[in-house]
Amino acid sequence: MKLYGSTTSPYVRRIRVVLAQTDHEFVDLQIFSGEDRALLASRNPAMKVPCLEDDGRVIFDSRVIYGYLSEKFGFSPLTWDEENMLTLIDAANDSFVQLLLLARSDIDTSGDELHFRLQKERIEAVFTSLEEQLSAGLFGKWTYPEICLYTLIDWVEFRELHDLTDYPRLRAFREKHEDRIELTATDPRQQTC
Ligand SMILES: N[C@@H](CCC(=O)N[C@@H](CS)C(=O)NCC(=O)O)C(=O)O
Repeated sequence: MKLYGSTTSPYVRRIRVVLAQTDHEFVDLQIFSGEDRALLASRNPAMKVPCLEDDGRVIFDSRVIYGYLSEKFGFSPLTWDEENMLTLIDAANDSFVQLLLLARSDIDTSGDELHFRLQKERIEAVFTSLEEQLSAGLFGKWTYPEICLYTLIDWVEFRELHDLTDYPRLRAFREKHEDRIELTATDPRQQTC
């Protein structure tokens, strides 16, 4: 099994955490240029990471990869509430990726233009909902939804994408889990390659 990704992507990190106890090769790509981009394009025409190569097929998208691994290894199926949690986490994560790519394209996203406003509103609405869910005792295990929440929040802090002062439970959730071995082993701050 071969996982194509980057050490900083929160979507890739989820799958690395899921595969922490499973023999696999991690291919660390610089996805935006050069030979690595060509390699990525040859594996995934959507040109996004992660993608997983296994048994002669390539699976795209972290959520689909998780479904594939779930079937392969017989994980418990996600509940519909957990699927909704993932949809919210992905929505905020995608909005952050959009804003980051715009910033890297030297576009000032600090204004109130429609596209920027939609991303910012989505992020606040999702964070508010996640904060409420934590307050209600959800995200209390260490399964796929918690892994995805952790990799989002930790990436937001690592990239300094958002001030989390108004979301104390999100910060506490990150602190509660930060010493897990599979998280320290995949910490984007510690990666040397
Ligand atoms: N829905 C996808 C999102 C993956 C994604 O957006 N990955 C980013 C890296 S964090 C990427 O590859 N971006 C490249 C691009 O947008 O061109 C998943 O869950 O795998």
